[in-house]
Amino acid sequence: MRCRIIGAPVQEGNSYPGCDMGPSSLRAAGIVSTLRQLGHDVEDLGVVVPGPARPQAHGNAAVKALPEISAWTAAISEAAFRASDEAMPIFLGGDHSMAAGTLSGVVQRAAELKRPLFVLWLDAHPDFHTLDTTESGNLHGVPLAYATGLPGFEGYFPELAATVDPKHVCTLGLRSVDPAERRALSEAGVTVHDMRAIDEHGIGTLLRAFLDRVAKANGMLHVSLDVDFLDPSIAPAVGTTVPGGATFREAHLAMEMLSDSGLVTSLDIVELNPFLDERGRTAILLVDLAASLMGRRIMDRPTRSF
Ligand code: 4U7
Ligand code: MN
Ligand code: MN
Ligand code: MN
Repeated sequence: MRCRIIGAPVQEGNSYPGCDMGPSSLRAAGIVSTLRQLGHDVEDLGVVVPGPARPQAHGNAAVKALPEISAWTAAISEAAFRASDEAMPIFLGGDHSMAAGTLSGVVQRAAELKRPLFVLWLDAHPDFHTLDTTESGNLHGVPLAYATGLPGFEGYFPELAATVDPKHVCTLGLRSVDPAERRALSEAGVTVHDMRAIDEHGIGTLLRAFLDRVAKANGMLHVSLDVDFLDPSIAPAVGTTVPGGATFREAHLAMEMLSDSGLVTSLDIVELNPFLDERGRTAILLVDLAASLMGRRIMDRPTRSF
């Protein structure tokens, strides 16, 4: 497969400095050579550089770094649209606010190809706040709401060329959902699988049902992997740790099934904060997960499991 690696060293969307080192840490952990060893044609496009931030205030006084995130979103969106031309872009974060840009770029690509875009959101949080509902004001909590066209971003974030249909979004791994997000998710019709659903049904069953839908619709599939999807005991390098996350094998199984499906057309690896890592273990785990998603197998399988 042809892949393009793009760094998006955004950190203004969260409150812990260090996410700007995420792309470097993933490169040091071998993301490029690992994907090449798997036989992929990998082009490393370096990092996105945002344009100037224009001063902007919002009625919700909690909102932080709006001019910066707005500038990042415009630059990342343009890079994502270009990189998704006949290749699979892999975006290295950066905090999750970067997904405002990656989603808006890849959904524009999908619209041009006249294919529906589906989104698998692997995260402890749904990131479904609007500029009006966020209480922390940290804009890594809003990208999914923006990309699905929820109101309130007009005039603050770049105008969307196309929106993601919230009914094509599946969140997996949730365990920290704010009241405003809970209401918005159910009104919008997002498929929500919290950690309890994973415990009860198993991650494989939940994911297979979603992948079946994507395949039937001939959809494109964007995967957004937030480090805090994983349990903090195996992935400590993240500001927003929440106990009770996905295990090592749950995460790998999800990646292996995604790989078998052949449906994934773009990927975000976000929220890695190398300043909080322990001897690079989180970065290494993320590279191994990316490898599973891109075809690494424990054993060859006689039949496709999907
Ligand atoms: B992440 C939060 F209040 N919802 O709005 C908020 F719990 O990209 C967390 O998923 C947002 O890590 C987490 O600040 C954003 C909080
Ligand atoms: Mn997130
Ligand atoms: Mn999160
Ligand atoms: Mn986080």
